[in-house]
Amino acid sequence: MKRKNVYLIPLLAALALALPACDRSSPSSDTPAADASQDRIVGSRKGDFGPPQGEPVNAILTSPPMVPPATGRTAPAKVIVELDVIEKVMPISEGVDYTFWTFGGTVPGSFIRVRQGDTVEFHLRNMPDSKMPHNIDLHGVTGPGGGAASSFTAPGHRTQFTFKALNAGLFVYHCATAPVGMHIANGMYGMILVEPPEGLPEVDREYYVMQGDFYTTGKYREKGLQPFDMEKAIDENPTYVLFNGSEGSTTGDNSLTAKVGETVRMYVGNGGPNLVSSFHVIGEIFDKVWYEGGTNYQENVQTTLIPAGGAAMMEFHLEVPGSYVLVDHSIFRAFNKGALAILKADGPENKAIYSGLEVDEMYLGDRAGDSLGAVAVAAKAQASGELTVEEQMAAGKELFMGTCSTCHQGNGEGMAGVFPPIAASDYIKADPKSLPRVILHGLQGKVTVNGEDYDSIMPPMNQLTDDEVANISTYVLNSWNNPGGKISKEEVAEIRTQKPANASAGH
Ligand code: HEC
Ligand SMILES: [Cu+2]
Repeated sequence: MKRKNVYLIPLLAALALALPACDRSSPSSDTPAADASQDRIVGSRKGDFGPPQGEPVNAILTSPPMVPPATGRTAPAKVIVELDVIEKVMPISEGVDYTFWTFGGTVPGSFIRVRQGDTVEFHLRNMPDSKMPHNIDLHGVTGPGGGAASSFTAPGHRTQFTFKALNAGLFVYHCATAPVGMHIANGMYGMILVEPPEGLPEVDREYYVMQGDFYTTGKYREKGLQPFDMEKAIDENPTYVLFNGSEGSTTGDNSLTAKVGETVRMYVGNGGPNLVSSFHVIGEIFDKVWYEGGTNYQENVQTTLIPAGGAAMMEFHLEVPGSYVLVDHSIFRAFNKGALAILKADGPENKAIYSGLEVDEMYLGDRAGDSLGAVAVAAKAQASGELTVEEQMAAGKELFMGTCSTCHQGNGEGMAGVFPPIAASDYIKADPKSLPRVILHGLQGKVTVNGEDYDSIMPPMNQLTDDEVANISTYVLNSWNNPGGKISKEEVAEIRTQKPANASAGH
């Protein structure tokens, strides 16, 4: 059958059912509707504009969060992409290292931008110091394996294959070498944008963000070099869920930036390997979302679903200044596994649109401070056994602001009748070891602090690591007229094993 208006098919089927006895000789391509219009042709059938024209072009690749400039081409070209596979140790969180396997040295890998109809000559090089063979499966390739079958590359080798980018869209690429899940979990994914022939509308800024889930043998934020945990990966129980490969990749000084009045387009992908993302920007509404990275857009969207191995493009216009927080709205991932990034918008307030209170403390937790650098310094010093009270306090302060200040306030004074003070607290003075105990096991039942009674519940915070609890305790002990002193991580480890009678089960 020749090209046919797609809407005609269900209509014909309905007619056939309604008139079973009538003449069923199907209308042929001489039906006027069959020739309707060229723009009904979509996808790969539309995307072949013939052989490449002009000199070959070298693709500009960018590291996240940057996006290469628009191709600006109006005819199909031959585009050469050179991508290197690099295995390297990088921080996954402050003071926590991980051996990532990367496309181009970053997680996610380099962003590739071509135009529909381009012929892409893909060169994959695996560095000589790699331990593993790798390959690449690009979801924008039409052909078995998406390139994987032609790109298996041993350490120190290079491979080459060519494909025509027949379909426009935003596509994930990833390594597909066995065990595939492990290669993806180690960071082997990125994105290729195939622009439609007319290009995409111009915007003020474009950013590249990709979510991924990570599995380490140690707990969340447990310091040191953390190996991959295959069992957690199979159980789909990630230790970290991250944007752009590390906690802090896109917060503090690394935040995305924009100005009030600008339109921002984000290319957001999900490498997985396991989780589906409920992608949301706190304080913004997506004016447009090209869901699933495809051709159509939805408007006025709060949260968009991005499957593992999928992507979406979204645009929003910035009306008021402040910090906009990118999260996976499966929200424990944001606040307890790291799935949080920030876009900072500068510019004049507009009180008619928003009254102007900052979101920082509420939503950023221990990311409200510009970095957790002090925590990392403390972790290193602790590892080498030379941690001073000052270093413990610096690290503890950042963590306190993120973990305790919501209730006990930034100055430790608490809230009358609700949260007891931990500034000049006679409860702490009577027993400084009560600090790590209360942090780890929580507290419930009646307590009297500085002459006032409280009968409430503090939830246990045993997700904190031993050195985090030691540092918070030491910070509190040496602040606000508390008695001073030092709590070590060994003491914390000991206290962790002893559950007191007034422990709480949380809320
Ligand atoms: C969700 C609110 C909340 C958070 C967060 C919280 N606390 Fe508490 N905290 C309480 C409440 C409520 C009590 C009193 C419990 C009771 O009435 O039995 C309390 C009691 C205490 C006490 C004993 C009484 C006193 O005032 O000296 C200490 C010490 C303490 N908290 C320290 C901390 C530290 C350190 C952190 C951060 C790791 C923290 N808390 C986080 C709510 C909280
Ligand atoms: Cu690989």
